[in-house]
Amino acid sequence: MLNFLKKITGSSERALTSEQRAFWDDNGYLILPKFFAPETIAAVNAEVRGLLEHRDRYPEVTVDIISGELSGRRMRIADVPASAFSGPVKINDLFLDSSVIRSCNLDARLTQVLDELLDGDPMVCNSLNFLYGSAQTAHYDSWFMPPPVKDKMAVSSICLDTYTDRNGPLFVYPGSHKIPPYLFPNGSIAALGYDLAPAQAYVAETTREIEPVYFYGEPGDVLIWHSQVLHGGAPILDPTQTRRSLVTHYWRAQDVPAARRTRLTDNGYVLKREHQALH
Ligand SMILES: O=C(O)CCC(=O)C(=O)O
Repeated sequence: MLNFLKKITGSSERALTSEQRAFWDDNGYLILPKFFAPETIAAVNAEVRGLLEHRDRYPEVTVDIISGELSGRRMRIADVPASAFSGPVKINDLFLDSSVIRSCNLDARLTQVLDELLDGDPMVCNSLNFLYGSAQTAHYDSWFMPPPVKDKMAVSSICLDTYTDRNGPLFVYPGSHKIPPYLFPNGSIAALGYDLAPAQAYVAETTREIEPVYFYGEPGDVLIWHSQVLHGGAPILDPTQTRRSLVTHYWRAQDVPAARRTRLTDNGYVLKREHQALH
């Protein structure tokens, strides 16, 4: 309601302070400490635990396996060997099946913040639940899921565990969103199956002077990054330590046709889509 009133009255009440906005503009990321209550985090962790205990109830959910002999595979959750869940995996798009996950993705305060950062209503286009660190090398998300309008994508990582040097914390390269993006051979910022090596060489060259910032978040903290911010997951030093997180990519609702989105809250939308195809 507040958001709706803000829109029609043009009220100057903002979700972000001018310092937060200036930090975002300069650095391309923002940390919101203690954003979610412990009960909300406990509910998300219980939801994921329940999913893992009853995988057959979620026949469409897919999992990307990040390490071990099945590394690189995307499988239906019920087909994944149980042992794979003791290592890095990405559980894709629980927002399609779980109201607990959706209510975090579209939390009213969070969507208000995203609305201000994106300059328009946010729309969930995917969600990823990690159980351990992602161990992903530095990358730009726009390589893999470019937004319909350049720069109009933001990504939230909700901490569901304490992030330490041991469990492969998330890192970001401050200000890297200001670097002109690498263009793949077809002139696009999207990798579209092209060899990533030249893009990675460009990244190494253009970020040589930037020190990455490691995010040592606590459960309930949120880190939001800009679609053009270089980031990744540090190597996992202790493979027994979980680093659970809920990562969500948002485009702007206004950038996709009305038929492709569903409005679920005052200013929060989800993209109408199916679960990922297997590969
Ligand atoms: O949390 C992490 O380790 C990074 C996740 C990430 O890079 C992504 O989802 O794009």
